[in-house]
Amino acid sequence: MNDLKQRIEGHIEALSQFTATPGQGTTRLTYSKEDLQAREYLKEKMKEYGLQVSEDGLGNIFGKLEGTLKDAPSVLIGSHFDSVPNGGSYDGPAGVVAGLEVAALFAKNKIKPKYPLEVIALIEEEGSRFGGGLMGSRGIVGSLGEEEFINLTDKGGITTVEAMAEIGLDPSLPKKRDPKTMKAYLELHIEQGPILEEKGIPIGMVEAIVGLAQLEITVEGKAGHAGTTPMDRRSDALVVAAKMIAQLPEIALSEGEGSVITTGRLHVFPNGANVIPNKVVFTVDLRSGREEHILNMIGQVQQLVESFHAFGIKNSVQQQLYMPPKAMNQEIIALLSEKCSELNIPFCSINSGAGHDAMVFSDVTDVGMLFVPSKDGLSHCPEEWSDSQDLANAVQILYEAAKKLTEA
Ligand code: HGY
Ligand code: MN
Ligand code: MN
Ligand code: MN
Repeated sequence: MNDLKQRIEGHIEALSQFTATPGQGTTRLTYSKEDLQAREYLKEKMKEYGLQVSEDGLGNIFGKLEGTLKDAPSVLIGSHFDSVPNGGSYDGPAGVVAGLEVAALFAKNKIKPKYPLEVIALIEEEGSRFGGGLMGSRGIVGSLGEEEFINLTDKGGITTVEAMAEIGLDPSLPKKRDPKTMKAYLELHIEQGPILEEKGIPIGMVEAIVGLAQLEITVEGKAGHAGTTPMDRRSDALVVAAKMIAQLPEIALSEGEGSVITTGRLHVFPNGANVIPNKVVFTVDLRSGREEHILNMIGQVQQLVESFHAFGIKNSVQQQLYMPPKAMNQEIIALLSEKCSELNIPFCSINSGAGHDAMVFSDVTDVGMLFVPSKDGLSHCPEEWSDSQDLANAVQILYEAAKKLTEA
């Protein structure tokens, strides 16, 4: 097991070097130089572990161990390898590395499966560059259409297609994958919360993943001179946006049942200290374990925005992502639980407050998800850390489950 722990630590350490903000966490935006570095590393390891490497028209990476059955559907194991700005080293890569090391155990034990095993490294789960998120998995299942994909641009106006070309990817390759080619999808992820650590339990068996929506609000006012424009003649977009944002927490609190709402990104235009802002664009990320709360909160945010159609202020709401809550597959949960028990690794049921690619794949195949504890419950920050012993436990569980799933 030590050897496995060391390999896991080596992968996480290596991948953490591929960041645009060295010393200030992991910033690895999709189709960036850092993406390319991580991509080369992952493809290299897939080849080393005897996998056939391919990339699709979105830049998702696949490492396939062929099965003995012809044209049989694959058991996929993986996660995403992009990050939030100044994020941690484990959110995403922990799951990709787990897939790699399950494949390494297949190779080491000379297992020739009936059904293929595929390690998958997904792009743009966070949505940090092109907005929304879950882009790699949504492209594979077809809920992100070709039109929508090629028209996505980053904040600098660069399109997905242009950005892909910059790192030598081919957007004309197939994107949507026939669901009949997928037998199951397993994902290991860090919990990103405090529950497992507080309970002292090394494995979380994910039952369900929270539903979420991401909105982008644009508030338009009128630019003006900060010194010469009287207070009663201003259409100050930032003052209006600030009043809107200040009212958001109450929307989640009044929905209750763990509903949450967050404004994580805000851009002010023209962003000059002595200029009255004429435009503000900010995000609203809202989540709940129950779909009706999400729909209620979207409605209330829209009403709030409309209520500010005051003097000279124009506002709009764009929905960038919508995912209802998703339950994991009970048979997969039973299989993963059985393997935990056989390996004497304690586990408990847990729901995910974070969104994951597993929720997208749950529409087209059987999906299961494991969590490992996050130190101090921290994630989406440089302090994010998980114990490689916990990760190694999870690899063992996934390996035993993958052996079963690729045999029958
Ligand atoms: O935002 C999320 O829940 C995930 O980290 N993309
Ligand atoms: Mn993640
Ligand atoms: Mn994340
Ligand atoms: Mn996720």
